[in-house]
Amino acid sequence: MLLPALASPSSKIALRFPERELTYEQLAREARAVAHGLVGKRRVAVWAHVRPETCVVVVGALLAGVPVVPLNPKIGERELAHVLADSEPDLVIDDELPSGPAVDLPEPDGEAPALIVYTSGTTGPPKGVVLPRRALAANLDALADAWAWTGDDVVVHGLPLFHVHGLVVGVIGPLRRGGTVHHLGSFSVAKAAAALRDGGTMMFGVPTMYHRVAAEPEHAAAFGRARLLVSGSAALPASVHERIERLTGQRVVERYGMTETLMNTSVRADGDRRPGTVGVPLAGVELRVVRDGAADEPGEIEVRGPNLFSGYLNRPDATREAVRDGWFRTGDLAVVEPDGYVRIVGRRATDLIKSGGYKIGAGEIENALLEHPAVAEVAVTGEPDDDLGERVVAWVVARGEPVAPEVLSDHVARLLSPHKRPRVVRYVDALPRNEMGKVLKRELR
Ligand code: MCA
Ligand code: AMP
Repeated sequence: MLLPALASPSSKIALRFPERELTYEQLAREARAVAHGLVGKRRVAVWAHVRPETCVVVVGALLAGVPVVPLNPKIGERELAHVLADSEPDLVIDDELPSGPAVDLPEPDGEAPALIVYTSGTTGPPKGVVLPRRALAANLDALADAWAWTGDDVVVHGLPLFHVHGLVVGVIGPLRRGGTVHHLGSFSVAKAAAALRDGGTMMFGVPTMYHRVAAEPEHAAAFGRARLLVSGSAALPASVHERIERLTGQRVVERYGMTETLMNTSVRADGDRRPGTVGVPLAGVELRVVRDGAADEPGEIEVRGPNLFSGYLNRPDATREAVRDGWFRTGDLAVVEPDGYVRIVGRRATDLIKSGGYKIGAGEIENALLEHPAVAEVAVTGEPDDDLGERVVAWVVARGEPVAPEVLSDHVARLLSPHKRPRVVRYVDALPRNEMGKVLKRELR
């Protein structure tokens, strides 16, 4: 059973949002009503606003065994059209929650799809990652083992609910344990500190959030009280790790995951929290580093285990490309230290950008920008950013008079998503290209 705490629900708080909290009894009642309204649907989408209703719908869909596509509430028009055309939901749920006459809700098979989460690639529009129930259950239990995570834990976070980090690890995770989610509504250091003072035991965040924690020392004591501060979705700079330790007396626990694989490795709660490492493979996860070169050089991480997705929706070609003999090729480059700790050192594709913990494909932004009448040519790169890890930079050859940078970044926000907008626009007379006409992005950086 994926969510045992809902089978015999208690009066304990399951979900705590700024506007409302729900006990397990309330959540079970409301989610069952949704489930009854969803029985028989092939697939649904939900506008994943940060509010308890999003969790009620997701839990209802899990009870009904109906796969759900969480939609970024700020998604742009082009990306939304793609996601809807690709996933073909029977229903898009927003303010009005479905309901229906009570029926039995048998537990679906472990291979049944639970969620379809869209993730960017180097080129083309995002792909739908089909996550079966088995992956959710196995991975959340492996995390519980690594973090000594129980129903007594209160997980504090301010993450979006349309990605794996906030939704799977941050909501379904605590619910599987019978514990509590304390969602901040949106992230701020002050709100996170207040929640930790008010009973929070763990915080989940992306490195940008920890960078901001380190910049507001007046709240340090609250973070020092947490049982675990967990960081993931991008590399936590060693400088931030060390600063947080100095300020709070706590060392951040890093874990490494991916939409397609859920979590692969983590530093264990009782393990050595070494800066710059993502710990050891989780229970049940096999990890190998495949090198082209010498044994001491970094290689590509491949993983295998019950945590893996079932495939990309409507993209058997992409699935075959990514999974060979059950091993998923992550594209992340790493070395493994003698004691098994994994150290991620880079990424195979230069056209993938991680900004604020969001994965962004250079190709999709280039395509969007090329549709703007003031853009003749464009190349998109990621460049180091203290706060966001990387920031999206657009190198533009103007057609006619150059337009203000905001015009182009708003254009991308409107078509794709605000988090994909270029933070910097640099006008150039020409893009460096090789004899084949391919842009030499390394020369731009
Ligand atoms: C800004 N905004 C706009 C525009 N510019 N809206 C429309 N048009 C524009 N031109 C809005 C934004 O939508 C946002 O609204 C607000 O203004 C601030 O902009 P933003 O740049 O997004 O804020 P930020 O301060 O840069 O955000 C930092 C952040 C955020 C809070 C750390 O990047 C974040 O939430 N990151 C989490 C990403 C994540 O969960 N990744 C997990 C992927 P509003 O504030 O209302 O949104 S899963 C994964 O990677 C794997 C599985 C793993 O290992 O976890
Ligand atoms: P996504 O496609 O949004 O699921 O992002 C997955 C990618 O995030 C991985 O392939 C890694 O490149 C990156 N990532 C996640 N966690 C970490 C981490 N702790 N350290 C470094 N990179 C990470």
